[in-house]
Amino acid sequence: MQTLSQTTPDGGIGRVARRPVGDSMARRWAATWRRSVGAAVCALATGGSILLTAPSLAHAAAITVTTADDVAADDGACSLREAMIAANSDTSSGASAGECVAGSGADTIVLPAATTFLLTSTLPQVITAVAIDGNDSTIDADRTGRVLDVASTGSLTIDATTITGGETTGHGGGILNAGVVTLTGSTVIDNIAGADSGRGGGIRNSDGGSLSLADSVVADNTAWAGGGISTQALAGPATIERSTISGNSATIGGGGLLNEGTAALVNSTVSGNSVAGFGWGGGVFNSGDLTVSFSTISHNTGENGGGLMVNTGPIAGATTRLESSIVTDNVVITSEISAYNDTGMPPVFDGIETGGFNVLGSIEDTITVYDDDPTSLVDQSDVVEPLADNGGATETHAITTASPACSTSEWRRK
Ligand SMILES: [Ca+2]
Repeated sequence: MQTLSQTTPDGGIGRVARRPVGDSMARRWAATWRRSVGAAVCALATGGSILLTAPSLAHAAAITVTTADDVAADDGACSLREAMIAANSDTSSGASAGECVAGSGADTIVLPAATTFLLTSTLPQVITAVAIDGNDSTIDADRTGRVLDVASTGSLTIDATTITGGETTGHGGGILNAGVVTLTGSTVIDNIAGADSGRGGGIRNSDGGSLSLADSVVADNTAWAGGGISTQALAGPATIERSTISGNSATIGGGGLLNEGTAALVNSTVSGNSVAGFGWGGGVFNSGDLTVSFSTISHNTGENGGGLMVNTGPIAGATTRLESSIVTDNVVITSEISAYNDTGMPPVFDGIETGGFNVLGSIEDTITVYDDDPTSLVDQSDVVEPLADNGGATETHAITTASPACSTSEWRRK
């Protein structure tokens, strides 16, 4: 039986089928918002069971890693590096008993539980279909390069794995993806992309690549732009569900997420990210097509667009859509939601679309789209509590009892 107590803020509430009760706009707004973003926290304690979809890792061959040492030798043990080669090449790693078995088609590399793999260099580029069944283990590049590199022919699924310690002068400190990358129940933390022009401290979704995150965390990564994640203009979609992007930082823009392609934030949290100095988009910088639904962008820091910066040029047709989401309580000098045009022209703003039922903070004066949306509130603050473990797969922002999400009497439009 589904009840609100079985759901999580920003997490499972969107999956609870509750019809709005009552007929006033305010009540419908509150009902929609509660089942979407997480207002249930207003009324209940955390700790309910979590409704998660178990990841499916059905692959042709299982390659079991038996040593944490980063060596490639016919020594009777199967290292992670050897397993990657065995999966790519469909050959065993050596003649001795105990070496990695040969891959066969789409392979699953099985890591021992809760083990740290300290790398001596970036792992071999993924050129075929590979899954890593991490068993809560950690792959640490130890600052010798990025952790993982997925070619356009490659497909990499990562489950229950922490990716850390990556560093590159280019893009993608943790993961550089030109193929297909899927993360479930995993963490990408403390990776570094190039300080001069590197994009995607945690993950870089390059042209041709597609990216899917579910129940995952991207935290404490740094880059020139897109501290947590960047997705390039011609990349495939980046879909981020029930995940948290937090504590990442960028020099120029997009502390948490830089989207130059197509991205969707669904039931997710972007929190505590920052851009330095006069940077834009402490939480999110969007130059492409971005949909934010049932999500929270809060507690991010940036001078302009502390929560969300929308670039109105030069990409024709770039859109930003907000629906049933919170963009409040970001630390800014100007506005939490701002517009910018890097062609040097003034922002031309019909660029934010709304699906309604948003709770928003300060918005730059040029953005007037919400005048046509009577279901969204603007100039709101003190809407969410600090990022915390509220019982979901990842940390989330609980809703303050004083927030309009908990009180239908609060109603203020821009
Ligand atoms: Ca070996």
